[in-house]
Amino acid sequence: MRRKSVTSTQDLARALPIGSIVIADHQTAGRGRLDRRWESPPGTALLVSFVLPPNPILSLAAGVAAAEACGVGIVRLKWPNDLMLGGGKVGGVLVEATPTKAICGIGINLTWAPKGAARLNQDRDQLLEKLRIELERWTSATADEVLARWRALSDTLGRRVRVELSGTAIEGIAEDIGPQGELIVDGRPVTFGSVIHL
Ligand code: BT5
Repeated sequence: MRRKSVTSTQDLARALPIGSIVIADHQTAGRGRLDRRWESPPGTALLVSFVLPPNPILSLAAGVAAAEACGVGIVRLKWPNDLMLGGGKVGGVLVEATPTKAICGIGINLTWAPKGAARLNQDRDQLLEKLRIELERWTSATADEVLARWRALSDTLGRRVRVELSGTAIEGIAEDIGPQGELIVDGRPVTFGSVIHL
C-alpha cells in the first residue's frame, strides 16, 4: 500500500499480513532503534516496511539486500543496521518482531540528507523494485550465506571501534560477526549498542 503521509510505515505494516509492503512519501513520526527519530522531508526518501515471516537474522539479511539494491561497491554496512555511503549514513534498517511476523523497515535518503549524512540520488520506484528482489533473495538464503555476504559488504570489520551500551562502552577491534549477527570485539560478543568507528 502507498500513502502520502503516515506516522510511521512500521505502524501501518504491523496490522497487515505477511507479504504486505507499505511505502510512504512522508512520515510524521519515523523512527530508528531505541525510540530515535528518523527524519526526512516529504518526497525525499525511500521509506518502506515489509511484513515478513520471523527470521532471527533478518536485520543482517535486510542490510545485505539494501546494499545490493543500492549498488555493489557503492553502499557498505555498518554494524548493526546502518547503510553507509562515502563515510556518511545513507540509510538504516529497523526490524520489529511480533510472535508471528517481522516488520522490516528500510529508510534510504535519496534527494535530502541531514548534516553529515549521505544521499543516494536514485529513482525511488526503481530502487524499491530492486530492493524487493534482493530482499526476497536474501531472506530465502541460508544464514551462512547471509553472514558471508554481510562480512564482504562490511565497513565495520577489521576496524577499531567503540561500542556504547547502556551506561558503559567498550573499545577494541571489530573482529567478526557471530552466528546470530552479534559483533565480536576483541573476542567478546556484543549483541546491541551503537558503534563508533575510531
Ligand atoms: C536506523 O535507526 O537507522 C533505522 C532507520 C529506519 C527508518 C525506516 S523508514 C521506514 C520505516 N519506518 C520507520 O518509522 N522507520 C523505518 P538508528 O540506527 O537508531 O538510527 C537513528 C539515528 O540516525 C538518529 O538518531 C539520527 O542520528 C540519525 N538519522 C535520523 N534520520 C536520518 C537520515 N534521514 N539519514 C541519516 N541519519 C539519520
